[in-house]
Amino acid sequence: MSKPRLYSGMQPSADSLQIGNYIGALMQWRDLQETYDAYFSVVDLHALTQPNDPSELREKTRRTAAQYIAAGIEPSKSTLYVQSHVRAHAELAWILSTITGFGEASRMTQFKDKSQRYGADATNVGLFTYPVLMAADILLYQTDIVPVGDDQKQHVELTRDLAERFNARYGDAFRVPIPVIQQDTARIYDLQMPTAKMSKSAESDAGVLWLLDDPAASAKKIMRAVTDSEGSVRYDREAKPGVSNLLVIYAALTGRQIPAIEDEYAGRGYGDFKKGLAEVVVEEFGPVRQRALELLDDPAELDRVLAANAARADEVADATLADVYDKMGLLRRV
Ligand code: AQP
Repeated sequence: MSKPRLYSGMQPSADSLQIGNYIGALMQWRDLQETYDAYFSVVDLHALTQPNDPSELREKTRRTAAQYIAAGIEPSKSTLYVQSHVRAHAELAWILSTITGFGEASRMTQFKDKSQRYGADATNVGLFTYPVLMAADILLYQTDIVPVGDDQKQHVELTRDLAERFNARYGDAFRVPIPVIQQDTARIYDLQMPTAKMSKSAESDAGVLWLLDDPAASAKKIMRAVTDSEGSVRYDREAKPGVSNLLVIYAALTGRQIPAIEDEYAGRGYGDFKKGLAEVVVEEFGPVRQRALELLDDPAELDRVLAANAARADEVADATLADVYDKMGLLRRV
């Protein structure tokens, strides 16, 4: 029996991924690729909804792909490709936009938040149709599951609605995917503002642990992470968000349970705990960073791997798109 399909992706919105992307997504993807026929995309078309310098976007795209591979996504096992290399994404997005209600798209909370934050003049139509492109990404591959953070749940719900609507109106063309929502314990917060999600586009760099940071810089950021005045290493997300965040990072990277780590550091103060965590982080990311930098040293080979994977993705995506065009009555080119 063939494996069930999985789709997920990240935006190439920075030179490096951050530790939240690693713990919240890449570590899970690495495990899931064993049991799923997985499609992992670098969603560069989505990244165009923000202002970008063209040569920087190219570099960020390669860097994101290199970090996927360095973190353990195997291009021979999973289909790891760049979204814009597979033309069917943009084409299916157009098709789906014609069955998406204006009101329905207007209700997406991410669009409401971002457009409010940027103001009307800096809000482009691409930001509005972002969830429709995301639906196209997922539906092209007849995806069974989509692992996402809870902030993306509404977009996967829209994807399901669009798949069901299309299937009912024109005949079955899409599998209806299921979102698999990331556990709260896999959510990483900013080291300086431990109630805000760690993010690639954070305003300040001090609270973000970058995968490609030099190890000494990561250790320094951990030693300076915000804690509290209590002095005991104890998990309490409400009262002690800083320490709790560090405990979650520690547990995720070592595979240990939080109570065991609390016991180890009982009565030892935050200095020792932070030093211990810095060692864990450096040990985990040292080899990932080194591998990513090696891959980036040979961009031609990386581009070749991405092209071969895009060709694999094309096969599945083109078949879905051809079926959709037929069902909608578009005249086939002979
Ligand atoms: N802090 C986080 N904790 C756990 N998981 C996280 N992810 C992101 N931040 C954390 C997960 O990483 C993937 C990245 O998806 P994305 O690049 O499309 O955008 P995002 O979720 O908005 O991530 P960032 O880093 O905050 O990027 P920017 O700043 O560009 O918006 C997703 O699976 C996400 O859940």
